[in-house]
Amino acid sequence: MKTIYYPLCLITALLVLSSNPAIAGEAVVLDEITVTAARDKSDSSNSTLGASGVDQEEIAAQRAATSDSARLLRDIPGVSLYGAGGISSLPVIHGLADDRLRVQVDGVDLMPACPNHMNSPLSYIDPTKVADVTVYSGVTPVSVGGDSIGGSIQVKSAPPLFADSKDKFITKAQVGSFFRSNGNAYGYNFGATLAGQAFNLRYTESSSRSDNYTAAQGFKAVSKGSETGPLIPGDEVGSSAYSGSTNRTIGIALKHDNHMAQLDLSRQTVDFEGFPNQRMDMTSNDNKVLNFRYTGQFTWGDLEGRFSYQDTKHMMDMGPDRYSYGTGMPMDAEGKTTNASVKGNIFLTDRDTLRTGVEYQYYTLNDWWPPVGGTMGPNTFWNIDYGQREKFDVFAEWEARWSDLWTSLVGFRYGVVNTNAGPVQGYDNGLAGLWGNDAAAFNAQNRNLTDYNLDLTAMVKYPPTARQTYEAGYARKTRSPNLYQRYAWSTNAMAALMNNLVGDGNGYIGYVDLKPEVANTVSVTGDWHDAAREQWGIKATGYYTHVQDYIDAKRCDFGQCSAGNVTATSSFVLLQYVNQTAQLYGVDLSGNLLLGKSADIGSFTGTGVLNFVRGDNLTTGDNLYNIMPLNVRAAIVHRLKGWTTSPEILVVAAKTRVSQVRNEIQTGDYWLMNLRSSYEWKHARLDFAIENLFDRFYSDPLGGAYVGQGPSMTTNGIPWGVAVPGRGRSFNVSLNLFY
Ligand SMILES: [Cu+2]
Repeated sequence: MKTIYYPLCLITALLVLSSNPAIAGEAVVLDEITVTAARDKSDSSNSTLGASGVDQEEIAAQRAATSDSARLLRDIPGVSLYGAGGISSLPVIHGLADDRLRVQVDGVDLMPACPNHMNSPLSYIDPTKVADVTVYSGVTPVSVGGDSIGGSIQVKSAPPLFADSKDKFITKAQVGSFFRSNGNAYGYNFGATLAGQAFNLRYTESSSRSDNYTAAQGFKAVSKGSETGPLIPGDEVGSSAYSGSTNRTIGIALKHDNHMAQLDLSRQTVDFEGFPNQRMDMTSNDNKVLNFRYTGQFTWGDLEGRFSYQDTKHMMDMGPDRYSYGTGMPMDAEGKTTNASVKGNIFLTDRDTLRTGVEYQYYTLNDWWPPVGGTMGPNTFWNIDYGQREKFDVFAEWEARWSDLWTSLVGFRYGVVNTNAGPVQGYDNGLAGLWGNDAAAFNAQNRNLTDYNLDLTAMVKYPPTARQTYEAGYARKTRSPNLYQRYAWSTNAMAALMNNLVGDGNGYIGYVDLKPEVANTVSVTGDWHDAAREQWGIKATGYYTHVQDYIDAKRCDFGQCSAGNVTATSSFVLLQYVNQTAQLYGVDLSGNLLLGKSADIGSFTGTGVLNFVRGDNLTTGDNLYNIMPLNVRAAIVHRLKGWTTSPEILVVAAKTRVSQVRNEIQTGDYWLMNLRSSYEWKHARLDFAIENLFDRFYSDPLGGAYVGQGPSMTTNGIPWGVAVPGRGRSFNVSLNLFY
């Protein structure tokens, strides 16, 4: 019944709306709520150099297609996505993913608390709340980087609005809903704002859910997922459903003259999220964030102070599509993160700006697996016992506008990162071969490690004429290992399989003495366009990154790992993290061309993006894992009055350069078409889309290995060699009303 109920609701709302001539007939004016505020000048982290954004139309259109905020980034040149759960894709910039990037949501460095990074930072903001996306994909200014070797991603909700005089009040409200046919996904969002000249009160809430999605054709045998459950059809992607994903935020902001204080309390709860490329599912996530921010504008510049606290309770187990062996396998994690920072934007002269700041982060993690009996009892298995990662950074950067033409930026960042973890135990240390020996070996090691990390950036921007701009830069960037890379300790196959950050189906074992990764990147960008940027534009970026101590993996050949594990070429394997040397390089191309424009037929614009990237392990000669093959996305956008319509084609080459050490799966080439259309009224927006119009079958090159059903607790109980397929055709509709 629910399947029918939701689309009916949407359609009824639409009919009511369109029968109201006062609303339906009005000229199209983008409502303030949907329009991003001008770049917030008080945010000292913003730099003119190296940034690209997602335009508002694109954010609005993507909201209809996804409940996964990372997918809002998909059109940015150089960006691709690791597949994960339905709301948890991991962004990749120029081949570097996950915590190799600095990802901030509303200015907070949110931390995952999970041996699979299921609760990634962008899973904590719903796309309906995203108002602004900024990506630093090339060389990143030190003010927005740190503890990362790739780019930076800043996702923000709308800034608070204030009335422009004492006796005025602003009230705003919005409500929206969506339905997507593939997976029967639906959800809602609403928000309300009350603001005066000195205060702003806001509440927002959103929720979404989806069944398993289906591929365009069968890709595996029809079989039972769990021991006693129903057969799962050959085209259904097991463990891809999610439910009860709800985000709530209450915020208050106070403003006096040039000072603003803002406090947001938010909570995300998820009842269930399946992971087709992991060996267990998320059965609960409860994330609470307190985010306080002060900004002030002074004659000498801007000042920003921030404090945030994040508490995450995360639970995993075998979902309904997997064998439970009668006991399941509960795994719990709790992370707590404190972030504090002070930053200044100091206008030294008309020419020179100095950005400087200090940042502090203290993250603790407990990851424990309650006993279930047999050899997995009688005690709790401690995967990470009181893991700690404490970080202190200081940075300064100087931006100078030498003339209308030349801008330069140089900066340094110095960071101290300390990690530690307490002694561990297995389910039963008395079973020495299974648990006791590994635990004893780990507990005998010094686990208290301190890294001293230095980042440097130098960039220059030169627009010789109004029709071209060139940017070039160099950066040295450093990232210390995360707690799982250093402290996951068990060589037991079942335990190692549960520690996997990349969705390749393999098991991972940490290495305590891992060193920080140090990347040296050069990047050059050329941007050619007509003077008004209305007719045409082409942008090209070339980059090369050399990574010293890149954290890759080697086959496990000790502890419980077998000799066969070292030589296997077509099965899942156990791996240990290791520092090696790597390089990544590539080119991004993007362009747009106004094809035609008239008052009667509207405007037609062609857009295109091409991404090429390679990643090599220079120590072993292997390819790096999950490197997106050559891909092109092209669209024609038609705009006429309130209508925007866009057919889009995506062409992706086969992935044949694969990581041999991981037995990474090759994927074939494919093309897809999507069709999108939207109509905007003053107080409403309707989106309609057909994704994968021709219902083409494909395997997402970065979707990982399919281990979403059956006996996923055993290394090769599930057939190796099946990639997680992409979504078959889906009809999507969403409606948003603004007041
Ligand atoms: Cu998890």
